[in-house]
Amino acid sequence: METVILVIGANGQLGSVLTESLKHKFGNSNVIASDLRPREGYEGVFEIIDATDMNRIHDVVTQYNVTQIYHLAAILSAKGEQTPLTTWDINMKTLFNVLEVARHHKIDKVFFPSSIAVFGEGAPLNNTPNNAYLDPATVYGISKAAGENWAQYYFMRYGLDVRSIRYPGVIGYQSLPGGGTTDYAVDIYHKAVLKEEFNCFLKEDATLPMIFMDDAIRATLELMDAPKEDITIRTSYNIAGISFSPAEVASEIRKLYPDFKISYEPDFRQEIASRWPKSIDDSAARKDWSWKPKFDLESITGTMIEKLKENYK
Ligand code: AKB
Repeated sequence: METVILVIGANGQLGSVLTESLKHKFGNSNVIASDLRPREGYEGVFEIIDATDMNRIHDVVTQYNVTQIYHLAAILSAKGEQTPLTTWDINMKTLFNVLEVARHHKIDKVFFPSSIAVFGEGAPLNNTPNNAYLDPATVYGISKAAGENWAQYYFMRYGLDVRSIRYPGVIGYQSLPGGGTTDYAVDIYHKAVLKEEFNCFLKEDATLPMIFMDDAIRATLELMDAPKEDITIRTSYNIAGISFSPAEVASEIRKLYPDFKISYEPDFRQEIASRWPKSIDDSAARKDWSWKPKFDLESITGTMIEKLKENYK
């Protein structure tokens, strides 16, 4: 049977780029992009889906004979703290809807993104292992930790092939993040290219795990391509790219823009960041599906600045 993919949350930071890679790999007509609102200028098949509505997901899956679902819609760590109960409801309801539709339609594979936000004070800060204790301190992190366990439950109970990655902060030039604690690491490059000062909401030494968009997309496709029997973790895989602090990225930017200025005004997001890992042990992903990042801080900075300069021309 032909692979037909439904992407839920296709307008988001990761979704918008992943959708393009999936179209490249599977063909435009085999990828159904969906989100709450249409995307202007989108080339391909697009459906409006509010993923809190299970019937709507069911209808689209039926209409297109969907065989795989990538469920990327969620409210992230910083935004989620403004309305904790609504965030829990949305993040969980949308996941349950996807899992239930997938089970009923015997969907081949489901992708569910998790996050470093599942970790809290009970996990080692450095080289955090895959099976570290999970005591997340944000509602987003709690919903992802619960979601991972539900993913594993659907695999064990119903044999549904759900696969998941715990993303670090994702840095890309193609799209903007929305409502996360790691968003600063994208915004800082926009300010640099615009030759504006950057006011950072984290402390200068707030080191966090990050990954370049190209690596994040490749990791997702590699995990989804891996033979089923190689997937030994059915909650979610740690993946690492690189780790850096705001001060370190600023000094890398200064190699290209010597006058670049950064100031620090830590807010509630610093509290969130202080409980997240500084670096991640991704040995399980390396072993099971040969994961290996390609981009370091220097190559991320060079690419971000080169591409954003073109965008702002
Ligand atoms: C966030 O900051 O909330 C996200 C994440 C690390 O999951 N970017």
